[in-house]
Amino acid sequence: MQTESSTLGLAGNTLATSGSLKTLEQFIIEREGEAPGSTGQFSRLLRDIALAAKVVERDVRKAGLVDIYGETGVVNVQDEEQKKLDVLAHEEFVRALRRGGEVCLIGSEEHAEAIPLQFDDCQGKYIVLFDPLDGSSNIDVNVSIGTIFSIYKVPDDHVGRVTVEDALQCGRKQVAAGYVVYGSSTINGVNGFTLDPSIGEFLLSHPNIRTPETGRLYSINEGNYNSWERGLKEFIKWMQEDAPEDDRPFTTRYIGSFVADFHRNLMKGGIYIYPANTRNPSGKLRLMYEANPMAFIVEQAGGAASTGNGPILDVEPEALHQRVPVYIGSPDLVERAKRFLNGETS
Ligand code: AFP
Repeated sequence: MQTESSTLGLAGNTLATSGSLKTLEQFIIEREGEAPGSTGQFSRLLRDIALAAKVVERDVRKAGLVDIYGETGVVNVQDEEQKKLDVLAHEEFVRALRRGGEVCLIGSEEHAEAIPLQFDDCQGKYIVLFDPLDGSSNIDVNVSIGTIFSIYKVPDDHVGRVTVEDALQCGRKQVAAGYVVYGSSTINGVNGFTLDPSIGEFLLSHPNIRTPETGRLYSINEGNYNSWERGLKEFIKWMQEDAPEDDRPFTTRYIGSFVADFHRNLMKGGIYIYPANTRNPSGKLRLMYEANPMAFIVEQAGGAASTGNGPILDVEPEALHQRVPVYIGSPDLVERAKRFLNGETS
């Protein structure tokens, strides 16, 4: 496996039953076998993440039946109401990663500080940053939500004595990233796996995904229109113009779960934008466990991810929960958005 640079996409609930499909585990073992000197830690880490995803998927499915909808009454580090499922998902991922022993440091949207994991010999080589349940304001209304994760290596000279600062590595240093969509959608992430509930396995359903060079979908919360900068307003206007010769107007689609909006646009072509605005000068999305993993995935699928000024993957992180403006999707549209932000008009 190209373990040091692969991108993993896991899929939620869609049926994909075929005896000939490769399971996630088979896929990982095959790829890792191709990497010289691999110890199997990375494969085990992905297996742990897949296991946690299955448990969360089960919880999401039964949320209406047991008392796990609604708020906990606690406000998280982002100043957002924590949902019970946010907390459950956070705990499931922490439990799986702690048990596995391959990870020595975790950063989660639902926890103020990075969490060091203690092991007898503390030899875990990996750091995992994640948003356990992205789009949680959609939980109570059965709209797709998901998990986003990002994997880094502990710097060689810190194995066995990791510090919380080791979580703050540039996006380009990710060794893998992925997302899981829980809900009625299939996925690609470069390699997309779909959970077959009848056997409880993720099956390789979409190998080697490439995102379209351009697209006709744009996703942005237009309720914030008045707080946008001029260039962005002009770009949105351009996408709405009647110009059949280049397939405009575009279509707007906005779910409000980054993971689901990203997934749809990756497959169909388009752009997702969460810009800086006057209320949120750095945007809303978090660099380390929302923007970076998706930027890593989209670049490997032939797409682009920018802050509006430069590649997201080149942003030097300063804090675990820092926010960043996000323009992500088909390369042609991300490039065009940047031109509009720079004052051009087409
Ligand atoms: P929640 O997890 O609080 O629902 O936030 C989701 C999110 O971070 C991202 O998944 C959405 O794309 C974005 O916020 C939606 O934000 P707006 O409600 O401001 O459009």
